[in-house]
Amino acid sequence: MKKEITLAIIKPNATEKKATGKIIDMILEAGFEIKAMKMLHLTKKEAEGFYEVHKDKPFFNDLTDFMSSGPIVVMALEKENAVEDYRKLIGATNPAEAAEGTVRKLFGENIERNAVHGSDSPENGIKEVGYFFSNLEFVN
Ligand code: IDP
Ligand code: MG
Repeated sequence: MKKEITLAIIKPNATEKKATGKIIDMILEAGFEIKAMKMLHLTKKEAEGFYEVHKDKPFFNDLTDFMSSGPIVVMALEKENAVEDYRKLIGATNPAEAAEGTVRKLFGENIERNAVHGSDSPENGIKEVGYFFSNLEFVN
């Protein structure tokens, strides 16, 4: 199967509770290769740009406030079937509905503060990675 790229974000509620290392470990243990990684604190505008597809949703304003409220860690992850496998590793959007042992079950607080982001398709994986990383920031 062909290798895919997906974007992972460790969200502000997870960096705040010092779960960054544990989440990165789960990602590596699951067989993902980290091709690019950095920590940053988004402005409200940068968070709005990233979540543009959700701009008409009722939760858009709260979500972008949350995502710009503290440091995040963004990663470009590579693996066969990366998009689907990473979404399996993190669990359902709502931590209350996420399977046992998933990242969101372990570290999410509610449907908004759900610890991590994952791309929803290979096309969006490439697009979202491009929002955060330039070619120079990739390891080969
Ligand atoms: P996903 O992150 O599992 O792909 P999306 O539907 O793409 O879920 O939503 C993006 C993010 O918006 C979620 O990860 C979560 O932080 C937030 N979100 C989604 N649905 C709700 C909601 O109903 N209320 C508040 N926040 C939400
Ligand atoms: Mg999504």
